[in-house]
Amino acid sequence: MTEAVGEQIEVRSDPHDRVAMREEVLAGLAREQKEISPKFFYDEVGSHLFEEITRLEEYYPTRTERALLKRWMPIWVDAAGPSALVELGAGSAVKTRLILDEMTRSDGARVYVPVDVSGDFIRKTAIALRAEYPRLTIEPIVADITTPIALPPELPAPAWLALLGSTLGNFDRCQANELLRRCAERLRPGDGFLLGVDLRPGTHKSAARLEDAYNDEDGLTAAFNLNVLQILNREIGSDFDPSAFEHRAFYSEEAGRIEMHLVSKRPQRVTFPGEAFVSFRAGESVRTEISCKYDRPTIEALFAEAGLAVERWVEDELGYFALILARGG
Ligand code: SAH
Ligand code: AVI
Repeated sequence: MTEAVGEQIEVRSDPHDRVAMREEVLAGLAREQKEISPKFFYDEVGSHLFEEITRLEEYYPTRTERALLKRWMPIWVDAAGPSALVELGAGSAVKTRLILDEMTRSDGARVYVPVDVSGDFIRKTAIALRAEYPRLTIEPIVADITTPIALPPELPAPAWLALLGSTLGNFDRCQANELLRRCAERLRPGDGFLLGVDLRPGTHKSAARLEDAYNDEDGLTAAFNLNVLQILNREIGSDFDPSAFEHRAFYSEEAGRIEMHLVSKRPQRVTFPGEAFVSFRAGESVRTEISCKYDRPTIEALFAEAGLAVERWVEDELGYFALILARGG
C-alpha cells in the first residue's frame, strides 16, 4: 500500500493492520512455547521506553556502538563517500547523526531513508532531522523490515544500507537470513551494508553482564516488556492483565541469545474478540523477544549464505560490540 500522509511522508505498508496482527498474535500464542513478535513492542510508549533503556548504565550496547561510530565513521565515510543512507529500524536515529554528520561534511550526501515499524515515532524523527540537515532529502518509510520494502527508486550511488543497534539479533536465523539476503540483493557495485551487532560473552564480557543489560534495576526493561500486553489490548482488543505477568530475561549459552519472557503468575485465560481465548498455566511464559549475540564466524556464515562479504570489522577494546561494513559478495 502506498499512502501519502502529511509532511511528505510516505506510508508504503500498513504494519499495524489489526486483522493481520490478531492472526499473527494468536498463531504465536498457539505454539508450544508461546511467542509474541518483538516488533509489537514499538508503539509510542514502547519506543520511548526503549530510548530510556539505551541511556541505562546496564544497557551498554548503545553507547558502545556510538563510540565505534564516532571513531570509525570519519574514516569509513571518507573512504566510501556514500551519497544515500537507508536505515532499517532507525528509531530515533540518535547515533545515525554520527554518520549523517560525516556524510554532509562533503557535498555528496543527498538522501536519508529511515525505515521503521513505529509510525508516529519515525515521523517525529524525520521532522527533527529535516530541521537539522536542511540540505538532505529525508524520506521515511513506515514498514515491517521482515517483508519486502519498496525503497525510493534510483537511490543516488553509492548508497549504504544500515542495520544498527544489534536489531539483527531480534530475528531468528531464518528471518535474519532472509533479511540479509534482501539487503545483499539491493546492493549495487560500490554500495555498502553497515551492521552493528552485540557480541557473545568473551574474555572481558560475562554472561552475567549480558543478563544485567536486560534486567535493569530501575525496571525499565520490565516495563518495556509488559507494555506489549497494553498494546495488544488496545490494538486487537484482548484482555491481558499486565499485573498477572512478570518480566524474565536470561542468557542461553546454548542458543547464544538473550530471551525475554512474560511469565504468568497464576492460571488464567485471556480472551480475544471473535470468541478466541488463550490459557496460561501458573509459571507458563510467552517469549516476547530473542536477542541473538554473535561472533565473527557466525556473522561470516550468515553473510556467506546471504551473499555479503565483510570488508571492515571493528570492536571496542573489551569485545562487547562489533561494527561491520560489508559489500555484496
Ligand atoms: N536503530 C536504533 C533503534 C533500535 S530499536 C538504535 O540502534 O538504537 C529497534 C528499532 O527497530 C525500533 O525503532 C523498532 O520500532 C524497529 N523495529 C523492530 N522490529 C521492526 C520490524 N519488524 N520492522 C521495522 N522496524 C522494526
Ligand atoms: C532493539 N533491540 C536490539 C534491543 C535488544 O537489545 O535486543 C531491544 C531491547 N530489548 C530489551 N532491551 C532492549
